[in-house]
Amino acid sequence: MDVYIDGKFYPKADAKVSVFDHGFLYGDGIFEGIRLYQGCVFRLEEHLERLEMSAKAICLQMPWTRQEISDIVCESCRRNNLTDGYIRLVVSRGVGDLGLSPKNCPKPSIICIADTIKLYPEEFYSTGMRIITAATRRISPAALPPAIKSLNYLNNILAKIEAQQHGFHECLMLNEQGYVAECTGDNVFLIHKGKLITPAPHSGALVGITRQVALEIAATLKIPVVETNVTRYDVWNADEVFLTGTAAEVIPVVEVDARVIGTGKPGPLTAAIRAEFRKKSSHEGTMIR
Ligand code: PXG
Repeated sequence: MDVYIDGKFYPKADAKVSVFDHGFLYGDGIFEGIRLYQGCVFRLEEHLERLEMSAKAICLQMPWTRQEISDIVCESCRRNNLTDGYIRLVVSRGVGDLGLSPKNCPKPSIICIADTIKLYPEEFYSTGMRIITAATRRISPAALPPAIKSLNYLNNILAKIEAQQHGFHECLMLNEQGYVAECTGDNVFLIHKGKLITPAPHSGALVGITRQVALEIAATLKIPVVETNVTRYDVWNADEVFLTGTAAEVIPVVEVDARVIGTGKPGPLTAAIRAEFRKKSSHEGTMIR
């Protein structure tokens, strides 16, 4: 596997960055996780737009055009002979002196890893996942806007560790007010009395690309959508729960905090949305050749 770093491809073993890169020293940088399905990059424009918005939010001026970044992504896939895979696009503040100031980092770095993805076990999709609520709260938007897909993932990692310590793979994270924000790497959706309910963007979640796709699918399927404050009580009493993310796609949840969701089996609307997602992800996208 060859990895793209600042204009050149390197074999995996030689794909290295400086220990003085502020992405490494301070988590000062941003990224995107993108999927390649059947030779097409899914929702590439949306990912590149979000990358630009993250860059703007952290005052990082990217010297590359959107087209140049798009070409880097596609070339990385071609170079590694991928037809299906996972693309990790990273932009770091670049090499600088010790000290927080980004001012001594003259040149941001861009890295693109195009690899295969290890999917969740298939039974998660057929029988559903069990999750819990983490005690670790999602970081306040006043401290670090969760809409920024930054290289600071410790907040989410601490919650993930909590989930794993209790024998679970994923967990709900609440915002400062105690409303549901998201999971550690996925957005959250409920079905209640035929409506699709999800935390509003200002609840303190990353505005997921897959979340947006799920909302589009709901519109196509004529499922009414409500973006609002969501409590744990709402989640426990939902008819169906599912999570969305680039890695997870659309994954059913059948138990939350030891409360069985609905029938305890993945629900019909989740299945319908998941089927539409599969259709979309295999028919849409930016061709790499
Ligand atoms: N919330 C958080 C905190 C995320 O990190 C999502 C929601 C879902 O967003 P998208 O745009 O993917 O629908 C994410 C996405 C990884 C990895 O390498 C993480 C994500 C996506 C892909 C890979 O762990 N997080």
